[in-house]
Amino acid sequence: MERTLSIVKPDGVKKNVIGEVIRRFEQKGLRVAGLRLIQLSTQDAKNFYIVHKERPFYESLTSFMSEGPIAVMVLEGDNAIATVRETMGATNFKDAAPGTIRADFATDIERNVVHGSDSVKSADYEIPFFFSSLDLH
Ligand code: 3AN
Repeated sequence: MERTLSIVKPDGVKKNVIGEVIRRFEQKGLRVAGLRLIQLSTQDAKNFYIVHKERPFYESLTSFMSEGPIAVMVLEGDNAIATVRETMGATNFKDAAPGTIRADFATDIERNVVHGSDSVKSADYEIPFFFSSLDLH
């Protein structure tokens, strides 16, 4: 059993696909253990994406991630991290496999609808960033 953090990003919330994203994760056998709708400040987004601070897209990414509400969730199940990554598709929607969330809904490499922890180490940073143990069920 593994836990991972996923986010429906501001573009996904605007496209009204929160339910569709969750449905796809549930169909893969994952369970929602925690769920919140929140809006990050730019500083919150910078702290969340601190691993990318040297990347050229850091300012733009953190500005985008704080432009509107996001749906943040913890998903639980066997191989949850890999399952979420497969369901999301590649970072660049142009490379994303058919039927993945990004292939179906993303229109831009940055505004790519969904986030998922890329490793156990990332999940261990990202889950407590948003959820206390009392929020997880
Ligand atoms: P992923 O979300 O697939 O793990 P990362 O961790 O490499 O991808 O990048 C984090 C986020 O940064 C991506 N989801 C995307 O929003 C943005 N991003 C990644 N690469 C680029 C890029 N070349 N140009 C603009 N934004 C990018």
